[in-house]
Amino acid sequence: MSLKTVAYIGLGSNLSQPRIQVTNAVEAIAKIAQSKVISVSSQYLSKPMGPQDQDDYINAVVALETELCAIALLDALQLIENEAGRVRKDNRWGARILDCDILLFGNETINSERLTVPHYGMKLREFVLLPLAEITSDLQLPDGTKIQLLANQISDNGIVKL
Ligand code: ROI
Repeated sequence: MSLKTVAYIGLGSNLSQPRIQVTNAVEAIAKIAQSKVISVSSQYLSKPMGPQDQDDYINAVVALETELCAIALLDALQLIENEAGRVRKDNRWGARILDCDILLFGNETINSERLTVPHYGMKLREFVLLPLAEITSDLQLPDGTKIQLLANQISDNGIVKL
C-alpha cells in the first residue's frame, strides 16, 4: 500500500448542460483507480472569467484521497475531460464542456511542463475558493496561506451556490 495523498480537483463547465457535465465528472472521478472521493462541494453558478460573451459556468470542487502520483492523476482527469467530448484547441479563455484541474496535491509544489500545483489562478478565483472552503475547514496552501482567509477576502463576483 503506497502513500495516500488528498488532492483537490476543481471542476468547471459552461457547455452542453453544465450541471450534468459536472455531476457526471464527479461520478467518473469516483471510478479513478487507487482513489476514493472524500467530499464533493455544492455546485456553484459563476460569471465567466475571461471573455464575457460566453455562458455562465457551473463550478465545484472534489476532494480525492489517492495513491496515484500527480501525473497519473492528471492522466486520469484528462481522459475524463476527453470522454466528456472536450476538444483541446486554442481557447484558453473560452467556453468548455469540462475542465478538471488539480488545484492541490497534498502539500506538494509541482512545476513541470504538464502540471503546475497549486493551480496558478486559484488564489484569485471565487469559483475555486468558495467551493474549496465549503468542504475544508483548515486547509492551507503549501506556502501556509489559509484557504478560509482567501475565501473570506475574495470578491464573490455574483457567484450563486446552487
Ligand atoms: N470562469 C468561470 N466562472 N469558471 C470556470 O471554471 C472558468 N474556467 C476557465 C475560464 C475560461 C478561465 N473561465 C472560467 O477556464
